[in-house]
Amino acid sequence: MNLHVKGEVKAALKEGRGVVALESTIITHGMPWPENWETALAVEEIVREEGAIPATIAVIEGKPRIGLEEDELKNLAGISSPQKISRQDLAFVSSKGLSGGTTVAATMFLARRAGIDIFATGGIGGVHRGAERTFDISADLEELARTEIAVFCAGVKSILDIGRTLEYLETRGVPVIGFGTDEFPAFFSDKSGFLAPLRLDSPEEVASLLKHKKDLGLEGGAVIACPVPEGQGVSRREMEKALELSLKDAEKEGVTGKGVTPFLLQRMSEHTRGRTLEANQALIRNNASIAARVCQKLK
Ligand code: PSU
Ligand code: MN
Repeated sequence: MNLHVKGEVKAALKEGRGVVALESTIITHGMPWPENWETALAVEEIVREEGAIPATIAVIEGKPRIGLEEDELKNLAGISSPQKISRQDLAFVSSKGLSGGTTVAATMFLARRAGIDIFATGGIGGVHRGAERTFDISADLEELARTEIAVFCAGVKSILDIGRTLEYLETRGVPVIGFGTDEFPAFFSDKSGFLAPLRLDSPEEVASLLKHKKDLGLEGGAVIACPVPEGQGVSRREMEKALELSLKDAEKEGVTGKGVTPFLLQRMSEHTRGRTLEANQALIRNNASIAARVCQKLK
């Protein structure tokens, strides 16, 4: 396969040192410049501080890349109209030589191809509100059902239908673990009103679950949902208010398809005067740190 693995990542995989895959739609579509670039760098640094090797995954000029150099990361963060690349787009952007950020689904797929077991992101996609009318269900969920990699996230955004997302994951047999919490987190907020189906409290316990999953021959991914650190999130009430306004904006402006998630994230940041953006930065750092710690326990 035409997969370009950065030297440092290749060496780490060969020597069995921990590697944490990182998503890039959060860079190209999830945050504005320069916060996207600053956060991408900070997240890589956090993974290193915990003793693992970061591998930010993206597609550059048609080539799937597992690990980027610092200047490549900066270029990606600064592209003016980057592609948002999910599973369905991978072959297209490759054939056209295009560049962009990979979603959770596409990052999982590429990371698995490279032999990586651990992946950190901000929030996964899920069943959208009104999916009974629109059929809008993120490809992230199907990827979790089929691709064996552990995904560390802060739960799913309340822009989604959290209850239905959890039901979907249950149907598809994906373990969903609240990390140190009974309540499933809601991305910007540590509270969703839904219980996490399972709970584990330490990196050792998560590593043990992943080892047992592998030994059992269970295919598919796992979701490790880590609440945004205390004091760095946005309250559920404030978030719901901003969301209501943002959903109205989306309807008025006729936003559909893959544009929905980036649009809502940007509008929510405007409606909360940047507080959701700050929360987003805090939670991705936290997820990367926990992922890297679990990575160290897997060896
Ligand atoms: N959630 C966020 N920020 C993001 C995304 C999700 O809080 O940037 C991105 C992720 O890359 C995720 C994708 O995989 O949106 C889901 O998009 P869709 O619903 O179109 O599948
Ligand atoms: Mn969608």
